[in-house]
Amino acid sequence: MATTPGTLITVAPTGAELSKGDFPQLPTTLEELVETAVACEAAGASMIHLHIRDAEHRPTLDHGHLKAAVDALREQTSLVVQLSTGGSVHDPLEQRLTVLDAEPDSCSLTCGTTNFGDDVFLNPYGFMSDLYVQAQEREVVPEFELFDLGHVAALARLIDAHGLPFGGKVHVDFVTGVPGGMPGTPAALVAGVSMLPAEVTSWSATGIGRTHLPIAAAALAAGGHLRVGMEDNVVFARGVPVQHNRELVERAARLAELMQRPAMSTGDARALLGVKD
Ligand code: KMH
Ligand code: ZN
Repeated sequence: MATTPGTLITVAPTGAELSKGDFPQLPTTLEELVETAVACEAAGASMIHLHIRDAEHRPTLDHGHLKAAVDALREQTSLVVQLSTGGSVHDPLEQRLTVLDAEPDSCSLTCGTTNFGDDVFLNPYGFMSDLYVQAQEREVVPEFELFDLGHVAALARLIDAHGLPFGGKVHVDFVTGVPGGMPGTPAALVAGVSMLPAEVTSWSATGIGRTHLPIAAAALAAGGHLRVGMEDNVVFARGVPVQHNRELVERAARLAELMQRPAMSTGDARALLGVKD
């Protein structure tokens, strides 16, 4: 894997799990998403991982909502725009495939089924395979989400079966600390990194909840990139809630700077990921 001087910081501002009622500061409207994206880009983010909400602030995969968000973010920022194909645990597989119709730069592609708290996040091999091929055909760059060590093996199987993704790069993101997935510990992260197939060109990591900060530090120390955001963590420090996603990006950028791998530009992120200019 080539070494990169800078750090890719991805912001995942919303997710599908938290409710606006419980977290009024969660960006759920198009206006809030655009404001968040602009602020996070200024703070050092170069990619945004998006889940979209409807007028009632509920997760939606409605094409109009997705397309409006992709278009608005392209217009107002130069961030790499990644749409979630994971959606919520309640979204049907067929509908999750239609996310590609909104023509994002990138899409998430989770490499296996995982227990997800009391729910199951379903990703059968046939679904992953269809999504992989459709992303290739539509020139969308997947980010492979690895919630567990078995997902690393499934990624290798996908690459063997279908060749490289569009753009020729393979970027993965370890999502650690989900109850039911790999723990958010440096040991688990390093185990995952050590298993990555040779085709992988870059990796990032995030930790859910209280594992957010230690996993960011571990990822930087191990040469990885960062994902932060309210999708993964809403507590900035003990007793201090996150008020705005920008705070998490700012802290990630400070950490990266301290580690002498400052936040990379959106142009460098596009080159790293193989995303179209
Ligand atoms: N909301 C989770 C069930 C993704 O975005 O691809 C799945 C998830 C992963 O967040
Ligand atoms: Zn997500």
